[in-house]
Amino acid sequence: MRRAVCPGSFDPITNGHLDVVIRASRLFDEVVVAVLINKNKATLFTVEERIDLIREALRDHPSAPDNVIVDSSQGLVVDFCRSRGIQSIVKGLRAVSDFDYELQMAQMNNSLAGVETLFMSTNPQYAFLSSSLVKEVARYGGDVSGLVPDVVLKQLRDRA
Ligand code: COD
Repeated sequence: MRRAVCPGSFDPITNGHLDVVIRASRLFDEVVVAVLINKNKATLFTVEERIDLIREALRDHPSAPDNVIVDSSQGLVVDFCRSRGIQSIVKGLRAVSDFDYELQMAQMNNSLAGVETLFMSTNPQYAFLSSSLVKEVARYGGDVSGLVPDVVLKQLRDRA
């Protein structure tokens, strides 16, 4: 069985993340979206909320893939991979500015555990998108519809 993990903070999931997960779900038998917990990072949404938002966004998506599961983990992404017997990480690459750090992480993860990282070019429609920008725009009342799943849009509006 070919399995991959899409790791991230997903605070919250954007349409850029979702696009990568959906495309990965067509290439692998099973994709695990792993919400990585970083205790030193303040987040807008709790881990449970982020997981629920991802699950709902997947359910509402026209493709609604049935081979994507959502989970959370603390610590190293390679330890999560080891514990699940997963050999591949799928990451989205937005721009050259992402590349240096992503390459470093990919090489470190390969050196630590032999896990391969596959980069998927971002849908140009979402290349400028990040969770932090979305939160900032929403905080000041900007319109982020079309940039995040509807369930996320609703939550951001409720918290504004
Ligand atoms: N379009 C496509 N893909 C996107 C977009 C977009 N608009 N935005 C983000 N992405 C992709 C990127 O591949 C990104 O890596 C991933 O989605 C997750 O994005 P975020 O913003 O939710 O998550 P980050 O950057 O906070 O996540 C970083 C990780 C949690 C993946 C990383 O820090 C990690 O692996 N941490 C675990 C600890 C660890 O193993 N550290 C050592 C690594 S060598």
